[in-house]
Amino acid sequence: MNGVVRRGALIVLEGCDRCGKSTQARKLVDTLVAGGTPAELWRFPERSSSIGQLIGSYLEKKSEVEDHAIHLLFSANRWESVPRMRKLLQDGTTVVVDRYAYSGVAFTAAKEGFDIEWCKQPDRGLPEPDLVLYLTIGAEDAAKRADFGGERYEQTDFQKRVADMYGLLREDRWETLDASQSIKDLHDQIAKLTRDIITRVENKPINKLWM
Ligand code: NYM
Ligand code: MG
Repeated sequence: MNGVVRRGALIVLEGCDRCGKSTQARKLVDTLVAGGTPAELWRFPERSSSIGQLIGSYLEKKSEVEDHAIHLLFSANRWESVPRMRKLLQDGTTVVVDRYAYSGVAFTAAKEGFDIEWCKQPDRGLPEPDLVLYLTIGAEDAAKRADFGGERYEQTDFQKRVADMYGLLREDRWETLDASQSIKDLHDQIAKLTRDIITRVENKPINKLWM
């Protein structure tokens, strides 16, 4: 014991609506914690803050917000969590996040009149994920899963455009995983990738996204 704290990893799950991200994120944290690795489950949007409540009301179609403005609110909702996220990571906790800046870009860029570079700008400098697990599922399959269609954006044609945008965002740290396989098989794959990354980054600094 030399008193050096190994930092935790920042693991992000991304994908279209109803691809199983939330289930996998929860299972991943449960497995990590059960194995003695400190881990916390996060999600964006984080709907409980004041900004998060504005976002929640927009997603539930209870209010209208101009497209650029809502994009900036989604980003602000991440930035307001950064101090807490950095502290957790530095103290050795692995943070598993259900959606991050990639959702921000993919969902806004899927709208008319937005380009990817504009969309990325507000999130530049966020803590950079160590691993992005991109879950893919056909839009028609996703639509068959429970609850689809309740919130804004949950329409098959829009989700297809979102998937195209995700395709343009792919980076070296991405792992693309087939979400139509069984929950357990997918979980096993995710848990292995995550354990490898945790050891690989424990002595590395936390970089800044897209900088
Ligand atoms: N979403 C999520 C965005 O449009 N921009 C963002 O920055 C984020 C994080 O919100 N359809 C969209 C994607 C989802 C919706 O997410 C709510 P969830 O995971 O269903 O709570
Ligand atoms: Mg949703």
